[in-house]
Amino acid sequence: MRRILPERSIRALGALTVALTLAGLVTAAPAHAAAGPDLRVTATAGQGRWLPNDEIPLDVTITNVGDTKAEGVKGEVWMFSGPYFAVRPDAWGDLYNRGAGTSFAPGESRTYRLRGTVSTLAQGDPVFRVRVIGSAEADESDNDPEVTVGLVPAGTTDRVAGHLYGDADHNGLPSPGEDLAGVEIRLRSGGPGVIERVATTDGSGRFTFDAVPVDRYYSVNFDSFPEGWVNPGFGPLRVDGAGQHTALEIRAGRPLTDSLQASARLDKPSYAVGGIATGTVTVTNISDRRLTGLWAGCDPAGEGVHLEMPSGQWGDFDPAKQAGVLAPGQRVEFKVSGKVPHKSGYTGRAHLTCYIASGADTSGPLAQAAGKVPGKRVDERGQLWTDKNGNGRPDTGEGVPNTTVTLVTEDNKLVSLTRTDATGFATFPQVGVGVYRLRVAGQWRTVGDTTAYVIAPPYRLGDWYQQVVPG
Ligand SMILES: [Ca+2]
Ligand SMILES: [Ca+2]
Ligand SMILES: [Ca+2]
Repeated sequence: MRRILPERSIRALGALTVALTLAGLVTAAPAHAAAGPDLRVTATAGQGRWLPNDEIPLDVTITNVGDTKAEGVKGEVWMFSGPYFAVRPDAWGDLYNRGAGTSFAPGESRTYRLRGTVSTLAQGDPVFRVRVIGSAEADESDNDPEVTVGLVPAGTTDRVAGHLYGDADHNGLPSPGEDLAGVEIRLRSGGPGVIERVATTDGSGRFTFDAVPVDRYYSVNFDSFPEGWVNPGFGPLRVDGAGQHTALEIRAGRPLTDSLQASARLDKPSYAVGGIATGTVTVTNISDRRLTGLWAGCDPAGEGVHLEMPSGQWGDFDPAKQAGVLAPGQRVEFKVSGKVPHKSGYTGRAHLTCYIASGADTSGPLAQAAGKVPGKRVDERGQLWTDKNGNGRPDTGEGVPNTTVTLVTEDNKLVSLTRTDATGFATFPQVGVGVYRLRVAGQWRTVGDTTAYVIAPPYRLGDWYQQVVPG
């Protein structure tokens, strides 16, 4: 990338040298205005404890001290030593060296905030020149200032330490008796070359990680969090050798289910697809403190079988507001309506499912209710099997033949009855979609969950398999 000075510039430089020599100022910085466009460039890297992948700011100020407009002005970075200082191409803006370049009128000055990154600390500090130049530059001597970016020295380590407490009295501070002992804390760096450290809190809830290698991103996870507390989900932490994480206070709270109860019911036992269902959701503060920031989040799983509820039915408990308040012992009731979704016609069920949360704390109770959506009928086929070889799954020859199987409602009313064939398979013909239970007659006893979800195609999951053991 060597450039040859145009003849006009050499002449200009020669005249300048003569002028300065006459004035006795040959070693001083020239404060002149050369004939033609003459950009003067300064560059300053931001100070900081820079780590690999940090976006390091680099301010480049460009002033046209010449008497002519500078055109086709572009910038680039020339490396001298250390790791490559990568400037994102789009950070250059109109200075991008594969674009058309920009222009500066005489006297015009602009500052560009570039951002660069390095990928390693192992090669010392990056040293480079930022070169900004246009066509017909009168004096190139002040167009490429040298910059050194100060990185955190390779091999730097840091201490990460703190205290973990369970805020039983809800005052947001560690109080006597709130130390959480024996909790495993896992620090994990970003990649590449992931560093992982594990520590356990001592009898007073304290933990220490010594000599942690610097990294801009350590996740903090608690593996063996004690029963009854909400995992606090702390971090991530930047560890850069400044010792800023040596007195962490990590608060764990009780789950909201300790303080709130919620329930839901629907106005009818069954609905048609597209019909409107109205639910009543009741939320009660069963604690002895005022609860704030409350809200209700419905259809949490997005499975398409939950009532489609227009927003604006929850007042202060609206998810967009999160401003619900309940005094100790206070109960609030919401009437909410929603449309029975299309998919409910295939599953036989419409659900109202809402969790109650407080701000970012989603450990509250679920309010759930379901209504029937009768309609489609399907042949419901499956197999009764017994695990002869003990491998936990049905194999050839493990079907239970010639046995009566019944399908009953959740309140135990007979819906359908069938008999298994020689391979243990049986079909309940033309059963209405919905949720049922399987029962087995005779000398067999069912194992595990006997719930049968009768779902119409295309959502049908496949045949049912019911394990039994000799009763
Ligand atoms: Ca210049
Ligand atoms: Ca406390
Ligand atoms: Ca088996």
